[in-house]
Amino acid sequence: MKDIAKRFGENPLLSPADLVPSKDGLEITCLLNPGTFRFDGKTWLIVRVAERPTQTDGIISFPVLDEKGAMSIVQIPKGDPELDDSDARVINYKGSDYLTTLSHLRLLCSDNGTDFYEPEGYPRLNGEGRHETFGIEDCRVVEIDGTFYLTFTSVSSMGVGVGLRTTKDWKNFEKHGLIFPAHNKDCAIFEEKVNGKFYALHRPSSVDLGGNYIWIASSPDGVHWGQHECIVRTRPGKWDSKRVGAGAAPIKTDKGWLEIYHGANDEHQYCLGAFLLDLNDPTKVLARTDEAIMVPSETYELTGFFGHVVFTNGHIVEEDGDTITVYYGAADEFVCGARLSIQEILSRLI
Ligand code: MAN
Repeated sequence: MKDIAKRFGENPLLSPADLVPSKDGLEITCLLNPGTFRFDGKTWLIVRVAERPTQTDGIISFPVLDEKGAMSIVQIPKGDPELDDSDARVINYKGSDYLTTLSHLRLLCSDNGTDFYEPEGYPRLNGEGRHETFGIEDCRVVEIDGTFYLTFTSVSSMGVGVGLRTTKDWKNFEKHGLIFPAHNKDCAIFEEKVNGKFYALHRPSSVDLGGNYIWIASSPDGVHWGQHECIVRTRPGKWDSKRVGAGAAPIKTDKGWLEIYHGANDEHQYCLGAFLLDLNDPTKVLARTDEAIMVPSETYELTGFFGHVVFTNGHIVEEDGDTITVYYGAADEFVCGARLSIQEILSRLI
């Protein structure tokens, strides 16, 4: 497969050791999947910080929140016949699912798009309430008419859904609860309204009939969504055979809305591809890349908390109008950067 991403020489841009854990007794296990936006003349990342206690022999331990936000640590003996820990990310114990880390979101900013630091005076975003007791993850950010819309994965024992918070200044946030209930994730709101309506890509999952497909919905206000249509499915035998999910907001081009998405195969290899939606009716898919445009290949993409993963939910379209700087999670552990050309991606669509 030909990969057309030009990775930053500085990769990984951020590793777990670069930030301080949120609490004594926790370590940052993964720093991944940043949403991206421009604000105050700077490039910002809202990064997923996944934490757990330092692991000791024979025990799996991880934090959970209660509905009021208080943290406690769950401990499960390894080797217990009622434990299924075959996936590093999510385990099942005595019939219940848990995440092995608890994620919150943190703001970082940069003057050059490469060196990021945590600025003072901006809050961390934590899971709040009964739908976020296992944390919040993988935030997409879009600015519409001066308001930033944050769509992220809200996780609890009830399942995985999409939460929405809005802000104008990144210091005060309004909570809008779950906009897509479980099971749903990978929600990217379009950066402008189409024919007066908000549009969003989202990814409900159905295990018994259907699959992990990308859907589109519209909304009068960005909070209440309907008119759902399934637009992009997995493709048997290809790099996106098992699951597909939207990246960040689609990019407006003269050919249509260009969406970079992730696809995983049965071996849990996560690659990036693209598809194109009609400018006036985004429920119409005009074209899709046959092959992946980015494939995990560097050591930091192959080896980490969960290897063979490149996953993006944030990008910046640069001033030349062609270069996209993609920020992405590598091996579910590091934050990296790469550049792609819009024209080159368009030329790969069939
Ligand atoms: C999957 C992975 C994990 C994530 C959970 C919940 O298992 O993407 O990284 O924590 O879903 O969203």
